[in-house]
Amino acid sequence: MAPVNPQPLSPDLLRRLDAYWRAANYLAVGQIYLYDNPLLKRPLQLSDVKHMLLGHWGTTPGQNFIYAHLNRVIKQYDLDMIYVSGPGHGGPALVGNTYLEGTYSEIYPAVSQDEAGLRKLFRQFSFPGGIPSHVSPECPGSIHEGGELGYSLSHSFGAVFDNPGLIVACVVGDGEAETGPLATAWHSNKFLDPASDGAVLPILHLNGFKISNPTIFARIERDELEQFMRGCGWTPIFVEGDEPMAMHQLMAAALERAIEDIRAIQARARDQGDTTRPRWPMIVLRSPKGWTGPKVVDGLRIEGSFRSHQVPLSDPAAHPAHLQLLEDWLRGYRPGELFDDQGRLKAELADLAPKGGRRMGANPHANGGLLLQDLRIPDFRGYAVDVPQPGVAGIGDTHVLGRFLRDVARQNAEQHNFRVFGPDETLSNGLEALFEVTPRQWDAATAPDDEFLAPAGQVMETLSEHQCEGWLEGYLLTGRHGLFNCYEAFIHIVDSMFNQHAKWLKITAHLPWRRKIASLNYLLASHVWRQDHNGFTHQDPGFIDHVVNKKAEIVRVYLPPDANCLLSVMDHCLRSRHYVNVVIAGKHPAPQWLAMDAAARHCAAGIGVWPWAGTDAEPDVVMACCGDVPTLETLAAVSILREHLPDLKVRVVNVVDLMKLQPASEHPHGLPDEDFDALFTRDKPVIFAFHGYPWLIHRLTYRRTNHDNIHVRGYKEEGTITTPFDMTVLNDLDRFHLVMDTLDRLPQTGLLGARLKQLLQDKLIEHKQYINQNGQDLPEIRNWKWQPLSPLKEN
Ligand SMILES: Cc1ncc(C[n+]2csc(CCOP(=O)(O)OP(=O)(O)O)c2C)c(N)n1
Repeated sequence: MAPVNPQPLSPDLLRRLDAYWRAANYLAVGQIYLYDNPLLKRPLQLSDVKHMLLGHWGTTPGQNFIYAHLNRVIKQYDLDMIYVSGPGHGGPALVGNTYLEGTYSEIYPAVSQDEAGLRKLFRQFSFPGGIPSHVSPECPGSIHEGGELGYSLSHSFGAVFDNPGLIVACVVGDGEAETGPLATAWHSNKFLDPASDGAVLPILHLNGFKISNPTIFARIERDELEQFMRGCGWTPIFVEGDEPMAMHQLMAAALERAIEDIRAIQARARDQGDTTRPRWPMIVLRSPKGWTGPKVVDGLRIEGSFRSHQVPLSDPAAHPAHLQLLEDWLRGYRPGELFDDQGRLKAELADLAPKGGRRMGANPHANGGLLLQDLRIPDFRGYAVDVPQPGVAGIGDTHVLGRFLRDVARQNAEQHNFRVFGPDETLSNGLEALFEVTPRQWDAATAPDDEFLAPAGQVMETLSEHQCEGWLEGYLLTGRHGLFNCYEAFIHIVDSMFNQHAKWLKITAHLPWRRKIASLNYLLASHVWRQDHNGFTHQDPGFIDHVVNKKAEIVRVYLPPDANCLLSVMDHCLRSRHYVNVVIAGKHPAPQWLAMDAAARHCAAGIGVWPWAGTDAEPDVVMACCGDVPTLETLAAVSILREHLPDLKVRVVNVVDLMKLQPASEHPHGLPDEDFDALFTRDKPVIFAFHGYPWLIHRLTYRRTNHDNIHVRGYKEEGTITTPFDMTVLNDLDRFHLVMDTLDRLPQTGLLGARLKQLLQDKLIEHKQYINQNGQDLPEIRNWKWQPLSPLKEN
């Protein structure tokens, strides 16, 4: 390790750097408090102060300190660096710094670099019609709002995968560090390849407090904290104190140490092929919360205490003394030394910021759509399953998809812009073909018996859904493509992360300077109906219910009934932009229904009648299905009806794109009412077999003409380890129940119908007895095959 100068800052640079920090702090206080008088050209009056004082001061001066020092090393080492703010409630820091470096005014010219612009900058913050208080999408340079704490490190790692030139400086709040996702994210360093990935520099912002509590890391011994970080594979560098000038020298030296170490690690891996896992540097910045703010207010300590978390002087109108304190606080930064008469940052300070795209607010990695290149995608038709007639046996739909994904991975290996993420389930979800072309990236030790592990690869697996999600989001936000494959039940673990990403997409879709990014694609295999090994704990189709709460312009949900449909859907998802696509598919051998051309047409429409499965006439009943298992049970039910009630006219409607069910006014995919009525009729019974919880179908269709006649079967929380067919029986989704449901709604079936119902009730008893004795389904269930009506009908 080359030694670094412990006092790297010359007196002049030290003075200017400190002034830059004061300028950022001044801007932060101005944003939180000031309505007018931005340069304090006259004594502060109550009318200069906003009525509602909103925002978070406590974290902000520390983040301003970090930002100013990062600017210095970016310039010194010509770094390609972005900033991720874990405690993103420190929005004033990032807004202020991107203003100081000039990017803010370039994107928002009205917020100009003069007095009028300063007034706007201050007024807009946390103000109706203005900007949010966090590092929101509106803030240049942000890929991480940080409103919901915990994801900063995972996002940062996602950003540097396949970005060998990039360093992400990731500020981790010491409170944030108590969250589960962040606690696990320290281990991301075991998945980082120093040769082909970039680097993350975590900066633990140890300001000691959360909202009203101390933090764990601040209240364990220093040695214990150091051992913790070392135990997680990091080399901590401590910067501790509260005296600004000393702290500037310490921070400058720490950053030089960290950058030199990162460069040395990368050089060893890149030039010498050294693959030993490095102990990457990280910084622990122990500084007072609310640093440089009021020390004591009304007899209570503020600086260095949890009381500085939000707005230290919360009501100057009611406490005239607070107005004076506020003025003293603002003037303490000596704005006259920082800004000229016009309100521009003085040139000797502006000169400290990096230039052009090296400014962290202007770095294109933080506006990933700018860098996004289309994926090379092979023609999905080339992976088609041959379906000469409906009902041919399939090997398991995701296994077919795996071959397609394998070739997507292969064709984009050179572009380094496609990865598949999952919590240890790529194999068990049926995507084994991927390992023909890429290993799993794993930078910890390996043993001879391991499979598919290598220092670099396009598959990322760690048993933390939070990491998979966070990594993928970071990867997408910086302009690449990917897929998250997960057990359906456990994707709920990231419900909240999905929420945040969907919110991000919603806002950025309407910011013209933000370019669209690739969609977040979920492949949920190992779904509720086929948890043969695991049972009840693994059965939960509720993620879809959660997803459809989000803005219709952002979310899409697909339930392809067979492999060819799955191929078509996934091709579409990988090409799409700025959506969250949820695709639910099976991995077990299952019948195939549509030949490729028909599948592509069906998926393009998203919903449609399967004429080959029903009767070619005005129906007596509509049998609708959505999901692979419900489709199978529906077709089996139709064949029972066909055999026993040959005069009954049945229409089969299959739904791939769930959003088709919503009215067109609610979702861009929604069917117009006339089209919905044409499929589902205005007055005939509809027996709807659904993959998920039944009430979702009611929720989506409640405004449709025929809603009162829609009877939905789906998962109703009955589960255990049992046979695949019994799972459907437990939830009344099986073919026998579907037929009985139909008969109940068709009194005209009379005696024939009554007899059939009796027969089916007996069948259900026989089924129970058989499985309890034999541990498998009845032969007639296991061996059931769709018998085509007429081979000539198009499928
Ligand atoms: C997941 C989550 N839980 C709770 C909160 C509410 N919250 C906002 S700030 C905060 C304390 C954060 O402390 P820290 O990360 O240390 O940030 P700092 O002290 O720098 O403000 C909490 C609990 C949140 N934003 N996200």
